[in-house]
Amino acid sequence: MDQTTADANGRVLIIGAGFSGLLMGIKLREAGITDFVICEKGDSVGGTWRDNTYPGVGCDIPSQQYCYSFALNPDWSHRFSPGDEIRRYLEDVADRFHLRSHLRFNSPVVATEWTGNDWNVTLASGERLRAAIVVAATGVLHQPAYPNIPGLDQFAGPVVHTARWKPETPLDGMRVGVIGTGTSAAQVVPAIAGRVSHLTVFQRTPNWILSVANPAISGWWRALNRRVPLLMRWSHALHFQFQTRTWSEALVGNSPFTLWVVEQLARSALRSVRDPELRRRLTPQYRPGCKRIVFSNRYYPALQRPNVSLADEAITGITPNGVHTADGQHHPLDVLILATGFRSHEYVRPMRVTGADGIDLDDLWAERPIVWRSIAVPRMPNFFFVVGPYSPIANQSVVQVAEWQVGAVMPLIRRALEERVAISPTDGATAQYMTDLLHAAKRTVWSSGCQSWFLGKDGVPELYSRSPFRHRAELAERPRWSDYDIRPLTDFH
Ligand code: N01
Repeated sequence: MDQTTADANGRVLIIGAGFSGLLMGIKLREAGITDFVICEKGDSVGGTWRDNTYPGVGCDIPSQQYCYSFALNPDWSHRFSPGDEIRRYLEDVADRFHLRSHLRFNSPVVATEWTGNDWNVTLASGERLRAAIVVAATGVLHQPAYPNIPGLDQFAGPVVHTARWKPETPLDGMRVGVIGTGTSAAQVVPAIAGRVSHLTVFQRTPNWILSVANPAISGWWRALNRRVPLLMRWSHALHFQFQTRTWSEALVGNSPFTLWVVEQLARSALRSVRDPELRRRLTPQYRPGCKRIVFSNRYYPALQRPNVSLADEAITGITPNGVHTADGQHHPLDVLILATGFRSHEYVRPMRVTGADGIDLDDLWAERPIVWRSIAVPRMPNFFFVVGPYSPIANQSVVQVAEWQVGAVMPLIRRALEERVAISPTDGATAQYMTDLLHAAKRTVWSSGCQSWFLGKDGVPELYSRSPFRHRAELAERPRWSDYDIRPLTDFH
């Protein structure tokens, strides 16, 4: 099918209705740009918080940091919000900021091609849309990674990935295996340990864990925040300053003392594991922060339950009724949960992006993603990212990062629309930016010797490798137009 639907077109087309895409829509409306459409592959807003519904799912960033700074929420139930509460927050935001009429659900974008004047966008249905500007707000953790283990397809019982949870998955009284020990596993394991007859946790690499409690927020405090919103604003600002000056700086190599404190706290949490042999098997052999730290005061207690066992020998194969490990053991199971993470380096892919002179984003990024300040790519005119590659998402609230980046994208969109021009960063400015970033990456804890989803295929972290304060400052600058290639358009949509 090749049809162009005029009424569905928008001058700006946003891909994704998670935190970043909704934010982009809000800021466009604020600027008086109402001719935009948000194409969402799913059937509702929420992004990762719509997709991740496994038992125990929640945020490990404090609630008051995990919402828009202009829409602070006095009603969070806990210090760290449950996943469904965040999804409902985003539904509410979509209503409050009048985004409903812009949303197109079940509309995955499969390709977008620069015509020389605008973008020709193809949806999975075959429908074509035209847009002057495309904003990719597709997120980083949206494509589940399935392990390549011999026999996985032979398993007779239910196999479910945490990011594609099926509510009907049987758990009560079942023998359940969880593969993986990252944040998702550390949330699902304590949530189901009391329901299953036996739980086997398959660990390939132990994680550093910080024991963090998640108390409920009292009714009177919520009422006070509702009456005095200034309290929330202070709390948001103070927390941001504290977290960025300590934790965020530590991970990029600017605060060795904080890292030392984190290591002492993680070792202290580990000491709560009573059995010395189990403790030894749970002790990571790399620096805390190299892989993403897990925040939980429930994971170690769950692992010490009599009906839970840790299997830390390599998985050699899966049979119809269990998992074989390298020590020759067969672990009998009824249900298998894959907490094996995401293909975090896909970004907009498998969508095909074809820029100026027919250049393919995949070719441009053959070695590694190349971006200008995480928001734009050379030779991709009027194509912008929110939370693109090399964003500071390992040491900063992604919501905060999205706000800074949308703030930087807005002047580019405004100029492109007002002056009818195509804007992309120059090769030179981008190359200089990337060189600085990759050089700084060597100092970060993420490069200190471990495997993680932060690392690109060349082993370099695809994260902003300097202080998040610097990222914020770079993005807050007025655009230096000499860093951009700006071309007049003849036939502007
Ligand atoms: O995924 P992960 P996740 N055989 O990649 C193991 C965010 N998040 O979904 O470490 C055996 O961290 C793998 O082993 P190894 C958060 O940013 C946020 O848990 O590679 N094991 C690892 O243990 C987080 O960092 C929230 O050796 C295999 C695990 O699977 C990110 O999502 C909540 C394997 C994957 O861990 C990803 O977390 C949840 C195999 N073949 C998640 N393949 C919030 O609260 C993989 N593994 C905001």
